[in-house]
Amino acid sequence: MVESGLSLMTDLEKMTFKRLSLVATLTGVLALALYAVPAFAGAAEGLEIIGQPKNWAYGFQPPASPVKLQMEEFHNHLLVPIITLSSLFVLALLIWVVVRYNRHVNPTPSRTTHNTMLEIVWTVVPVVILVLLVVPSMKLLYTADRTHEAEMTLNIKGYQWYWGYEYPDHGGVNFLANLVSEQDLKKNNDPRPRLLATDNPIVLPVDTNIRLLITAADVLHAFAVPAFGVKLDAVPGHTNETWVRIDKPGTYYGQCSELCGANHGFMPIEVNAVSKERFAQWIHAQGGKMPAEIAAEKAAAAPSVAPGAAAGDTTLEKPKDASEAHPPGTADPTVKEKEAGKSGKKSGAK
Ligand SMILES: [Cu+2]
Repeated sequence: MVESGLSLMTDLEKMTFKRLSLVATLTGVLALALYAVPAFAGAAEGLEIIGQPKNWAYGFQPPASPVKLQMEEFHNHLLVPIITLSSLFVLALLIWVVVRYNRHVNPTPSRTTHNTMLEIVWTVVPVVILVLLVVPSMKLLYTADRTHEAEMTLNIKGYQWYWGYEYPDHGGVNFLANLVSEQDLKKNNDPRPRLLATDNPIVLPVDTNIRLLITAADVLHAFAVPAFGVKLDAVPGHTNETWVRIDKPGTYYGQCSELCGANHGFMPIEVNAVSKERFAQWIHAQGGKMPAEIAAEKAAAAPSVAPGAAAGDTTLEKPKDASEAHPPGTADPTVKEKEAGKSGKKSGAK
């Protein structure tokens, strides 16, 4: 009886798995067919691959943004010394106890159970250490939270199991990015790393404050690029915000970092950071326009338009993603309220 029950379970599981893989394959093929845009492979563009895990590497990937640099300094100059000193101190105490108070050296042990002074010290010292850590830690959290001087916005949306990107300040250039299979990399002699290369890498300009607005279409995902110090949940019906300023041209990789289903491990993130000139070229090649061009067009079309609107300011517009995630009628009113509050805050901060 037990055995037949077990075999039934595995059959059921197999069926579910087969169905899941079929759905995944169909979704992938459909997405590819619908949204194929010219590829912009980093390796082909002569970009150095910087943000990538390496064999036997120790520590973090090289920091490529001010936030990641601060994170690394916080870790290397504060956390590591505190952890090292605490561990060494405890180790020294242990060794002292073992050597000085073992059965042979100290045959009649003391029966002391309390020492008020000692108890106060071993409570207060850890509290002081934690309080000391809170200050730089909160500072770092607020730095990573958002930029008040965003020069452009990238909308990011997680799907099962690929990413969608949109450039709202550049004429709405948008595309989906799927994993490039290992076979295809080999077939095309593509030097990019397996499980990380995508068919449509994100292209971003260096030395630019980029606002990242992250959401999801179906389940929880997380957008994470280690070299940028970015890891933020992608939540359906909710937009999370962070930012990045990339210091150096190159290719940077990341992955979805929230268990999101069968192909969670196969929705990588590939970013090509290029000079501002090359970014403008790329935007034009995608059929988009630079904000200055859009502003000029708007000014020419309607000279009497309000100055705020002519500047191509899209920060007050609700990201398209949010309305897609909750079509009219299905929207969760609490989410709407929250988003309204968020955009209200943003306009207040301006
Ligand atoms: Cu995911």
